[in-house]
Amino acid sequence: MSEKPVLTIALSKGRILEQTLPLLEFADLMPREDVQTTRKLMVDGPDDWAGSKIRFLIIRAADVCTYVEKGAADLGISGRDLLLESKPNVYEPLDLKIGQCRLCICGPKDAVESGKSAAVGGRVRVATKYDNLAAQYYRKQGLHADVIHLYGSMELAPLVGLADRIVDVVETGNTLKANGLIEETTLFDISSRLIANPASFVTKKTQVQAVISKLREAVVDREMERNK
Ligand code: PRT
Ligand code: MG
Repeated sequence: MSEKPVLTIALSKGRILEQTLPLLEFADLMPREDVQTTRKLMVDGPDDWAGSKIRFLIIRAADVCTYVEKGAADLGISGRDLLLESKPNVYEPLDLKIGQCRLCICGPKDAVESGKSAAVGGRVRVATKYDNLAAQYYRKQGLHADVIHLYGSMELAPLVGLADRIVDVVETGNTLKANGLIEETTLFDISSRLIANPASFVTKKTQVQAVISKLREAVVDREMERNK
């Protein structure tokens, strides 16, 4: 008997994971270990799911696109912010409607409320991990963004004079508020997306389509529960 094909799904560890698990559970696609506590980076899923053996990769959110684009994973779950920033060559067949937030330009309350441009000599210092999106936005405004790349806690940068503005995702707004910042402009509404490797989409069509349609049902079910 021939071995079953393996379908590899890359999951973002961190904040999206908790919201991903109920969707996987609905689809009978559960990892066989507690992915929130295990130190393993590759975890088995069901042995026979629509004719495939499922395995999960548990990786940093920012790495999911890379694994899927290169074909090391067939499918993955990634925030739209990361997709917009790095524009990987992947398909994006489903909005999972989790990890919802918005990508914003933010700045010190007084400076934003004064309505004065942050630009000095046509340049704005912007702290972000979304270098491309920040540069693109200011280019469209006819300004040059001096991008200061940070890996986290962007909210600190304006407080210590490192930057005039930040570009970051905002969910509740509590972090901004705690640091005396407010939103100036919303660039994009963000949620997490199911992404697929283009070759897997063809070569593993049946299994990939089965995952998409099961997760689509899970998303609809969750929305119905939410609106009850
Ligand atoms: O944290 P790490 O460096 O490991 O990686 P990561 O930041 O890429 O991953 P993670 O798990 O923090 O975020 C993964 C994805 O979650 C992001 O790519 C977004 O698509 C989504 N998401 C949803 C968020 C938020 N909400 C969010 N609030 N990602 C980050 N935040 C941060 C934000 O950067 C800010 O510092 O939370 C803070 C603001 O939250 P509020 O609620 O105070 O507004
Ligand atoms: Mg984070």
